[in-house]
Amino acid sequence: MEKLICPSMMCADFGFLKNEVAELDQAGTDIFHIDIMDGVFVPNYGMGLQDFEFIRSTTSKLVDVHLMVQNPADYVEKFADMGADIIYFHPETDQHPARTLDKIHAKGKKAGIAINPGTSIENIQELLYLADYVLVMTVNPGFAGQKYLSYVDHKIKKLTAMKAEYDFEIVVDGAISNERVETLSELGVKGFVLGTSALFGKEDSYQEIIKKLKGESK
Ligand code: S6P
Ligand code: MG
Repeated sequence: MEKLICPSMMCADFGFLKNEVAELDQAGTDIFHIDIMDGVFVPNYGMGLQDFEFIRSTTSKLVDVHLMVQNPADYVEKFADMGADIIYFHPETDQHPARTLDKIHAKGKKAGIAINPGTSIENIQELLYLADYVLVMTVNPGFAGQKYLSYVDHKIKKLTAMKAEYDFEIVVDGAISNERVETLSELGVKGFVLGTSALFGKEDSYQEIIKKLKGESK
């Protein structure tokens, strides 16, 4: 099954951001993943608007924004106008998540819901009719470099059985290693947000890593 490789840019080397984006772009990145945090929904700050703008301006690949903020609807227009292709938000942060999904679509963008490890499918099921992507968090949101939460595997399996009926694709985010890309891809997961576990700070080049992950070389 085709795999979408989505580097988590908050794990990049910011001293060389331009080179990082260029190398990742050439190496076969499908979607650049930009984490935005407000210090309220999650106890951390991720990337800033300037980072988003810079990355957007230096690549023609798709760019997504993962909003880990309260009241995400307030920021949909801003990120859509800045050129985000996919906007993810956490339904827990929004009084009217269905309306926010519509708002994203009205701006001509793809809409995604991000679901925390502790959030059940039953809590967001109707939203699946409206979402193009479901970003399944396999760590609690807010930080890179955490441990994979295996109990989420059960939810991923359930979601893969629902994706045809509801018409969405699954992307996983959090401690995704090379081995997990393989096993989750076999289950039917389409996209992989990659941070410190599989992509950044390794000896192999981005080119080598992404080629291997896509099964284009041994
Ligand atoms: C975490 C954020 C993620 C991380 C990514 C890091 O809240 O949404 O996108 O940056 O998961 O990957 P890793 O391999 O360091 O856990
Ligand atoms: Mg993320």
